[in-house]
Amino acid sequence: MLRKKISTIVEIVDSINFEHNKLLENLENDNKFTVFLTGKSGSGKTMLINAILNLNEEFYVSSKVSTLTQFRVYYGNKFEYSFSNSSYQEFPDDIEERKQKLRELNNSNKIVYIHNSDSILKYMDIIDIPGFFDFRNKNEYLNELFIEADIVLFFKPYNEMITPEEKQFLNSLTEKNIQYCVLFTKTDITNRVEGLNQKTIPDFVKNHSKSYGEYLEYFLISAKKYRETIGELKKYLISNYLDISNNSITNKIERVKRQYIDSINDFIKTLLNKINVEVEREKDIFDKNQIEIQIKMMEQKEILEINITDNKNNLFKNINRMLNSNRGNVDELQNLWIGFWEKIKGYLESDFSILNFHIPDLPYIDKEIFEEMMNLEDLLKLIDSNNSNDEDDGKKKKKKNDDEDFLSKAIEFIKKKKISGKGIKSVEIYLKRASLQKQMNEITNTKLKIIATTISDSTQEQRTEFDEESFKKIRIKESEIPKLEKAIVNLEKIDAIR
Ligand SMILES: Nc1nc2c(ncn2[C@@H]2O[C@H](COP(=O)(O)OP(=O)(O)O)[C@@H](O)[C@H]2O)c(=O)[nH]1
Ligand SMILES: [Mg+2]
Repeated sequence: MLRKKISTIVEIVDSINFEHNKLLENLENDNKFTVFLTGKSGSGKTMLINAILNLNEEFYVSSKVSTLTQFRVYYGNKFEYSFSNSSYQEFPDDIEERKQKLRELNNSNKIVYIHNSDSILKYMDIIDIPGFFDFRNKNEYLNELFIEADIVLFFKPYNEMITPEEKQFLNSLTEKNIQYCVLFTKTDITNRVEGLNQKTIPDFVKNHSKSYGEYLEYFLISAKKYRETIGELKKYLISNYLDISNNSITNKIERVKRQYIDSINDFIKTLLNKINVEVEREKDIFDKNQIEIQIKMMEQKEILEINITDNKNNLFKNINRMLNSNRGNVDELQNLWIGFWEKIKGYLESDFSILNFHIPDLPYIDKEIFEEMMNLEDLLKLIDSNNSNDEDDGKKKKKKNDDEDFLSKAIEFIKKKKISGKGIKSVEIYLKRASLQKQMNEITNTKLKIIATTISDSTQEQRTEFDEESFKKIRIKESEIPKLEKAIVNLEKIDAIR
């Protein structure tokens, strides 16, 4: 069941291409129960190894020397050592030579791997880090311990007071959910002055034990004199090792899960920051484009207005000229009209294509209206002949009047008071033409107004806000984030695996 949880974590971690961290590697590869010996120099750790392995103070025991050497004691058929956990060298047969060798190894400041055939090593590896509290690079050791330890044995000569540093160390074990036992050592030492003897020691230790935090168990140990105390400790470790081991793995799984959830969350944060930067950049680009479009639209609009005015003036000038000079016909008039609108349509299509707006239909003027205008031609001739009384004046005027509208002509006619029968008819004609022209003018103006508003509206529509939220959502969707979030959910679900 614990194996399944571990392999599920591995699967999840692999699925998001995260590296296996040391704790996960330890969970994957290490099936052995690991005991870490900790405590100040001289607290009796090495002495305990000697006692546990039934050796006669062969491991170098000293109250003075503390080194950086780390002893890793594993099970093996022979009593041998190595600096690399391979190519082991057998210890000499002679006990004094062995002691000498172990003393050398103790001063090597390296990691020394030891094989020994004592049966307790079939259950557990033992790691002794001398001088743990004496050296500065504690963190390195501490990290190693946090990763590997299934149980920590904390050594303290029973008659010494716990130090703040030691308290802090034990608290950090509890924080990491690492189980530990306290070994009160050297219980063979008595002190008559302080009233410490074999009878009073257990109560004395019991009183002090409260300051050692949340240990599993404490033991009174005398590695030197009372070997049965070592027997009890061994018995405890062997008979409880399965429970302790399962607890430890469960805790490690919990820790490694937390580590990955934390690092995935950190990674998500980084990705989100990147996306936010992208959003800002996109927003800038969008705003810039908006401004450019606005400017371009404004320019186009101005050009269009000028074009429209020019063309409109031309249109009416031509119509007037045609009517005044009695040239042209209905088709020609209609062509002028359609030509004008086709031109406007052309401008709209080419200059405002970005706006993508609907170009309104061309205004249609019934041919009859043009016919009506043209049918008045004959009557116009009459007016003109009527006018030819003042021939000199008339020629000049005729040219000038080409562009004038018919309403002003009618008014002028009335002013001249030539209102005979023909005269009245002429006024009527002028008024009629003026009204037809007015109609055309009105149609033109209304339609142009519609076009102008449509352009303004479309330009307005274009000026939308950059939709940060949906842009962000899309980018998040396209990124690794959903996969990572799912990994977190899956990691949290591992608890439910039974
Ligand atoms: N009286 C007594 N002395 C001990 C006992 N265990 C260790 N010592 C002495 O304490 C000193 C330090 O022991 P050692 O095992 O080297 O401590 P370490 O530095 O924690 O490994 C040595 O002089 C040992 O002889 C014990 O059970 N009783
Ligand atoms: Mg030692």
